[in-house]
Amino acid sequence: MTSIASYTIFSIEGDVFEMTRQKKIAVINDFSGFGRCSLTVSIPIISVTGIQCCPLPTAILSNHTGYEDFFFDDYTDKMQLYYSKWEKLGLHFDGIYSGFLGSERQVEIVEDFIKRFSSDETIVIIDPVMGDDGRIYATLTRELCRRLKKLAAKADIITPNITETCILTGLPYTTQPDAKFLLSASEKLRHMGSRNIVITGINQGNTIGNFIYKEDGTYTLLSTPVAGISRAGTGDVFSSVIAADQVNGIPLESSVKRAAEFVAHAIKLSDEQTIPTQDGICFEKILSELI
Ligand code: PXL
Repeated sequence: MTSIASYTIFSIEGDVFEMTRQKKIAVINDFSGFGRCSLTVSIPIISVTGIQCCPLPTAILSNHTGYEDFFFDDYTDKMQLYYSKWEKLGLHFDGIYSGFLGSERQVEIVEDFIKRFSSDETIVIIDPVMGDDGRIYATLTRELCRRLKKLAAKADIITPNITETCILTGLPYTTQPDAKFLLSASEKLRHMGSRNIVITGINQGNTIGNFIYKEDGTYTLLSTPVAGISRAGTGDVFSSVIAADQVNGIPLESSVKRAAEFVAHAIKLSDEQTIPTQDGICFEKILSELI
């Protein structure tokens, strides 16, 4: 479990040196300057695990859309110009992680990015951000939904919540999914192509469940006591931990447990400090728990 990959180079004299190369994850998501979500959580979380986080912004916002007002600058037309320079630098990534995508064009760009910057060893983590609490986000058209399904099918790991699981599989939304629902949904998602599935944020009364279904057909439901009220950006924190841990070679079950406990601890701290829920979770002081 390390974020340093070893590789061998040859000097011009023919001597062989063992060198180390720091692992890198490209994160494709928006940059929201306030509200602790998307890139502003992925950058510190991935960095603290020893991996270099390389952001590819989809949009720049003053603050996330959960606030009444925000500045929004779409970055779609600039994304390919931006990563063409990465291509010139010969970059390749150990992990590629994408979050909220606002248009069909952005899905196409992520697909193109994966083709250009991955190898057989690259782990692709797709968080199919489409909705929450049984409601579909307003930006999600029928065609965008179809494209996101196709993208999720190409992932090594997907991290949908229950709402997103229902959108992806066509199963009817339920607030308290049982084991039969989780298994049948996961089998559908696996059949569609996603290799490993983590269904997140399952409401179980006093606990929150995360259901892991792996490519070998084994599955586990991990439960964590409810730590406090639900807050913005927790999905991004959770998926960032999973992305970093998978690139660091941590088993999926241990990683989901780490992510859930980290989120729960940060929610507790945020409630204690009476941080407004839209400001997200204050994880800064406990980042070292992820080292
Ligand atoms: O995943 C949370 C998130 C990310 N990015 C933007 C958002 C939100 C939640 O509202 O508005 C722009």
